[in-house]
Amino acid sequence: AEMERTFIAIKPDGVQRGLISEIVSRFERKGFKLVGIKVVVPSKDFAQKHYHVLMERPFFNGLALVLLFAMVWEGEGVIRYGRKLIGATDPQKSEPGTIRGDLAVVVGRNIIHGSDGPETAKDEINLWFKPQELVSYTNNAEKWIYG
Ligand code: DAT
Ligand code: MG
Repeated sequence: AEMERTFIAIKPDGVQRGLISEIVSRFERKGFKLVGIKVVVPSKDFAQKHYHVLMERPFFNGLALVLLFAMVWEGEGVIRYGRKLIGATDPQKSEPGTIRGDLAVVVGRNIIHGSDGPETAKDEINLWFKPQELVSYTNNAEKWIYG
């Protein structure tokens, strides 16, 4: 299997609404592997690094990542498929069955972040996690997930 890793974070609205276990379980049940996890209360400067590409957008100052449940998930196709599990940026347009489609209503409170490609995945994992915070282990279900 061609394993890759992606950065997934439950944003303050998702944490405050008690949706951590609901969201973790969707990635877990799919068959992806959790290789890093922590709760972070970042400084404003640090949090703004995460969304630096959106600096010029009018809503940039409203992106308050004051509390994050940060995770790294590993698996075949996890970057692209993670985005599918999450759903469209605007929950009004997210399909039912997706995390945002099922659990959020407006774009400013869309509860979860996921890396949008291999490059951003690498950058975001390096921004939020130190190498020693990521683990390697054998999941005994792997042969039943991948064959
Ligand atoms: P995504 O989170 O789906 O990758 P993005 O990277 O374009 O979307 O934007 C990052 C976050 O910024 C998004 O999750 C919510 C917020 N955002 C995006 N577009 C917005 C808009 N038009 N109005 C308000 N917030 C917006
Ligand atoms: Mg994005």
